[in-house]
Amino acid sequence: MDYLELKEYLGAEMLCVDKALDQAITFIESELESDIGDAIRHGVMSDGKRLRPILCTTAYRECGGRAEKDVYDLSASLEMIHAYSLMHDDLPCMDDAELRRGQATTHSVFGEDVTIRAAAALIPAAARQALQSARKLECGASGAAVVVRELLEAAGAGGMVGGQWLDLLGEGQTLSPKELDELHGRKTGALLTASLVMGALAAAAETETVSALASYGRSMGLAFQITDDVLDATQSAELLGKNPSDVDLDKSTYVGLYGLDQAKEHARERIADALGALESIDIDAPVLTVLARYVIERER
Ligand code: GRG
Repeated sequence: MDYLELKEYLGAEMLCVDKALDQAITFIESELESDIGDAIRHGVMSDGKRLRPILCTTAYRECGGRAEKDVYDLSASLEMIHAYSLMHDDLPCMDDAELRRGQATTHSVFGEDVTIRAAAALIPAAARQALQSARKLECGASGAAVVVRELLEAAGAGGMVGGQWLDLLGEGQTLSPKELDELHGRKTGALLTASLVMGALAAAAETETVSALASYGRSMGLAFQITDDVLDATQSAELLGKNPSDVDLDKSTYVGLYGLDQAKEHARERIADALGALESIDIDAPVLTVLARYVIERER
């Protein structure tokens, strides 16, 4: 697969993921008063890359999964968790951001109170979404519990929430390379890794395959974050569609730690690790192979 084919693939996948997200939000809206539903729609359906759901559907397919609609429903659960985390991350008590995905942050439009409630409503909704969809896939009802556990552990204190906590504690401090890897491995890497693992588990992949994809995810997650820091340091808020920058927030970054060129080299090395993990198993994974390179060559 070349880059042009990857772009087409990503565009087509995004449409299917968005359809599943729209259905999931319509269901939540039927259970909640309308301003919360509107805030959820604003936070979730905005213009994101949908990388986590696409990693999930791709891993599922490249591990031999055959279902169509239900895997998009499963993948939507990852975007729901991701979107809640962005809505909370942007709040005044965290990063105090005005711009996200090229539009006003959810609390700037709907207020803090509505945003906190809207984002919180997404967490159990995502768990339900993951459980209901995974049961219909190759892993069956017993495997679905393992898939959902993967999502909740990655989102929890040992993963994303814990990473965000380290991030907030680290403001104004100079973190060591090991501390920065730990922070981002949890804050960003855990959910990216879970996306791949959930796809593989849902397809009832061999244990060895699931482990290799987890290893691919951890390396790719670090490369993704290093690239985020590179973009943060080199692109405008308008182009990235978000503010404030990590430098504005006095956070340690890979660019601050290594300098621009070495940070980029570090990202390339992590992608080589990710590809090594993929090559260690016997699956045909053309999309995951190209996706790994795309992660460090993206422009936003
Ligand atoms: C209770 C301490 C505590 C935390 C709550 C807020 C929170 C949980 C977690 C925040 C985690 C967070 C903001 C991670 C950000 C990771 C990241 C690199 C986001 C950008 O991802 P992209 O580039 O964004 O995939 P798009 O917009 O394309 O989806």
